[in-house]
Amino acid sequence: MAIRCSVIRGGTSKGLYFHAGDLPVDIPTRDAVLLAAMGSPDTREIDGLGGGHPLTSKVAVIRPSTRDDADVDYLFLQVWPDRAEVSDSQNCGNLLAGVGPFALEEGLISARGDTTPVRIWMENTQSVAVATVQTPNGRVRYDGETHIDGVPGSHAPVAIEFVDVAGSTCGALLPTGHAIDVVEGIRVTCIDNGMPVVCLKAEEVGLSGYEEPSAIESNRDVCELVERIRLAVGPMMNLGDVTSATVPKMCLLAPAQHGGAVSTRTFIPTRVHDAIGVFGAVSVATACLIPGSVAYELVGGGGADRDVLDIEHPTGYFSVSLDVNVSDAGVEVRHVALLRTARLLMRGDVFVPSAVWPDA
Ligand code: NQM
Repeated sequence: MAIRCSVIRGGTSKGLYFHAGDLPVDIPTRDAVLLAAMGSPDTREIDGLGGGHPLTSKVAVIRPSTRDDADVDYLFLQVWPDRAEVSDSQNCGNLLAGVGPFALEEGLISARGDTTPVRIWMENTQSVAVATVQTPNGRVRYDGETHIDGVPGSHAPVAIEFVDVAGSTCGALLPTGHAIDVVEGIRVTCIDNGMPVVCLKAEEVGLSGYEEPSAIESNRDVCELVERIRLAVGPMMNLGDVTSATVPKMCLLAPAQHGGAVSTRTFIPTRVHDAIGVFGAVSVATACLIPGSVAYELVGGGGADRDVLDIEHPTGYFSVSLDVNVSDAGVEVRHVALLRTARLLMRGDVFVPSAVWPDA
């Protein structure tokens, strides 16, 4: 059977964008449809549209919002390439960049001028983002001069602001109540500013932190240690048993090499990211500003003077604009902003075997 969808690159990820009304309401059936559409489980996803990597096996489900403070609702679903699972345990700030263009292209909202601010209710984290899309002459513009590291060329910017994402998954910015915890003998900072992330120093697990992602993935001892820490911190971060969850992300930190705030290598959570996720970067940038955190130690406290923190990653920088107030009363995140780009790649129907959705 044929299901209408668009393929959009959002930031440094790529995914299938569906209207919620075009998918099964029953969640096991919806997940079976999405697995079939992607071609999962199969590490190559050869019999579907997935790219065989978590960053290219993603789904956005969009509907008009019934909320007063949003235009559309966005549900992010991670389709695991190599196992028959679909997870809603995290948000995705990269696919978020394609939500405004999709909503405009599909007539869910109308352009309002040269730029159109789209208010997006992010269902996974129950919070609002405002994405400003270029819409000269009432049409979405994709070409432009903005380059983001991890994507070739330059494109029209999608400016994104977050209203209130601190603690949106774990209940608190510092879910364990501390800037540092010790797990498996390693000092970690557990933080959630839109994404549950565990920051740790690469040198404490025997790495420089500047290795290529493939070299880290092939280091069994490091991968096993990082996974043991992840499983141990899950309950401490109010996430419970995270064996099958895509969070928390595990971020190995090292001193910046190219003038940024800090260098990163991020497990998402089994593969190592070629860059860094959006909310992942926001959470790491926030950790850089919190005295006592492992990130603050590496930045040398100098992050507090910066309005924009450049988070170094394997293919460049991710720049996060942050306004964070740290006082005796705690840490208050006042404002988060960043730039992404997005591009509509294809619009059409994806075909899945009829047996997968017998009631359609
Ligand atoms: O952190 C990868 C990505 C992501 C998620 C991941 C993301 C985010 O690069 O907001 O964007 O960490 O799973 O798309």
